[in-house]
Amino acid sequence: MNIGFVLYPTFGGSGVVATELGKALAEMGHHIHFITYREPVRLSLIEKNVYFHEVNVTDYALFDYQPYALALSSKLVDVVKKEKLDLLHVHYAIPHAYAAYMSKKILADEGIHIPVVTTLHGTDITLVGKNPSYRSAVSFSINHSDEVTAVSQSLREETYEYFNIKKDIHVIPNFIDFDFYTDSQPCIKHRFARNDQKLVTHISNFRPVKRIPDVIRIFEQIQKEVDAILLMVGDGPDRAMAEDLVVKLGLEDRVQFLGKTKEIHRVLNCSDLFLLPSETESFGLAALEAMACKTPVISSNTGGLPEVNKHGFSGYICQVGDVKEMSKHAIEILSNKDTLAQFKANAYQRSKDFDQAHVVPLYVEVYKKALEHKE
Ligand code: GMT
Repeated sequence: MNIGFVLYPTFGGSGVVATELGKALAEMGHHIHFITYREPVRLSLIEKNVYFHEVNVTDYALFDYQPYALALSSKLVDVVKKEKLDLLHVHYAIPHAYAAYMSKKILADEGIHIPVVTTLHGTDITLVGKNPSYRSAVSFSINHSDEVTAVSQSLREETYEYFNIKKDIHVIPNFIDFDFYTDSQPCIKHRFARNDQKLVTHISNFRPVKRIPDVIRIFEQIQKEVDAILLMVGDGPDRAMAEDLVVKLGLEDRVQFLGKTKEIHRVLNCSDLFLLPSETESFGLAALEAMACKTPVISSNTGGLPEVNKHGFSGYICQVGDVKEMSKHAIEILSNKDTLAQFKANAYQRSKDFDQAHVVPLYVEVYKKALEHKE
């Protein structure tokens, strides 16, 4: 198939999942055309069957806000025609599903039919989509997609709850390419901690939804009982506040901020515990990535996290904001060598349920269904 992939090219989970899916399909022989405003972070254009089409938005003094959805719709029309695409797969509803619908209508005027598959990732529904400013357009573009998928059962249910959706939503979980996460390079733990210390990690975009202060407060409790270092990976609006909190709690020698990196597998492969106490999390790809690197997870019980992290097996799930309970379980895992080894093995075993070899074919099935739609 010749497929157009619309995505955010950033470090965010939806962009990572879309890029990995596109790469996997390209390896299977499909031709994947990535269409977005910048080369996606995880993409290498040297890989076979992979193409990139940049959306350019022209600035003009009149525009307080650049009309990205309009530029994207036009680009989709051009790429569908030039590359003879069979299908568009858009990741993240806002504004991608809307732009895809517009391009579909423009192409229909020229007698060209293009099916659209929309994948909902989370904040496009739970945070942004619910906003009254977007709700009607999000609802409309989901209902007018040929097929719709969501990354967890929880996200599927929330979509039905908040929007007037008449379509069936397929649940296809996020997945792991074990070739990427299995680290063949030398361990880099010495870069952050002594070998006899435990390495606790958090990775995110440092937005309020990630509850960054909870990460630091959980670690404050951990380090009272266990000799450990906290590694904060990523960047975003709450980073400065987090750095201030670390100083306020006197943890400067124990907490390091790494910033953004493409090499999260190298960090996770030398970690002992991953913290994800989010307010909402439709899936929690970062938790799954940690587990694929044999790192157990202490997470909140929000959204799709219970579908990923198994309580008492791959880690623990606790009520959102229950720092005390999360700290207790973290200390329990880290303070006994055998317990830690067992949780590490369990985390890896659980991640195997999300092997891309099982998950990617589910998308191909959805594409086949979308291709059956004739208008
Ligand atoms: O919150 C993030 O980490 C970024 C966000 C995004 O839109 O890229 O992630 C969402 O999609 C990921 C991939 O499907 C999910 O694993 C994350 O749980 C989801 N984030 C939220 O629901 C807050």
